[in-house]
Amino acid sequence: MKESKKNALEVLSEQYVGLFDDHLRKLLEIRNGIPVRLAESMDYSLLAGGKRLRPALCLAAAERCGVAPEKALPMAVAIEFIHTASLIHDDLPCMDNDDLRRGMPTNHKVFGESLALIAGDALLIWAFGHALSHLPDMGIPYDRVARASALLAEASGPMGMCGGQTLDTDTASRRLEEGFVYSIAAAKTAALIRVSVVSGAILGDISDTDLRCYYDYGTHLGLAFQIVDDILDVTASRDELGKTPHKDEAQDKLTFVSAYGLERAKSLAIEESEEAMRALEELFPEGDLLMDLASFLAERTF
Ligand code: GRG
Repeated sequence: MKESKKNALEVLSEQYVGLFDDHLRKLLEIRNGIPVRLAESMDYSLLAGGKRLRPALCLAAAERCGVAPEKALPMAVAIEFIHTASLIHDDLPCMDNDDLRRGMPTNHKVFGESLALIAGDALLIWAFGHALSHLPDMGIPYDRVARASALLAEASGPMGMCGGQTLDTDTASRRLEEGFVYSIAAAKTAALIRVSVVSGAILGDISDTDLRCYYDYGTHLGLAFQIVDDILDVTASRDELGKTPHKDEAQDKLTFVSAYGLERAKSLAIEESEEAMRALEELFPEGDLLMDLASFLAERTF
């Protein structure tokens, strides 16, 4: 029987996610000094089966900039720790109040709100400790480690994810102006996706001009990703999503679908993915998996 052609996300996963997951599992086996229940709570969400898009992007960008993926693993781990922390916090009753994530009960449903909050906090701090202490062990020069880590902090903090979550969840911060939904998505989602790409690239020897290409790619990929996330909330099933569908409307969220309608949102996702591909054209005139990925993610169904 003829094997069907793999999509770009499957190819990316094949190249990087196995490596990442093996490394993560070994890392989580060392639990020196971590209280058992805190380790269990962190492990539960980390190993719940996410797509690993962000760490894979980091490893792929690093490899394209001359750094073996194995050497960039501590950066990829830091990024997945922060992403997972943000999901644990996002699901809490005081935020989105969700009971399903990655196809499993949310962290606070299993471990309670207090431990879920601490597990998120712990992952955030551990992320930076891990990158700062282990990237130099891999032979990455300190100045690159510091630059990549500073950018990761920027993408996660008040100008990045925390700021985006404020615009998304604090109704008093909501503004009626055209394009406000882009401000939410840029900070809440695109900042971390962009820094996943940019931090990987920075670990290598890269010019500012080339870095700009990765920066623009990450921004547009991140926007496309959030637009599709909003679309899937209204079109996909609980099984496909691994989380509760139709939450955005129930919570009166400002999304690309509520702002522009479903059909327009679909075209906006394609426009952003085309911008992402264009950003890499000069670096990869013959094309590249990262460009195929942008095209695939704009039309993903999970
Ligand atoms: C703890 C840094 C930190 C921030 C606190 C809670 C919060 C502020 C921010 C949450 C931001 C958030 C949930 C953005 C949504 C991004 C998004 C589309 C997540 C889904 O990503 P996938 O589909 O998930 O890649 P998997 O499970 O596959 O990893």
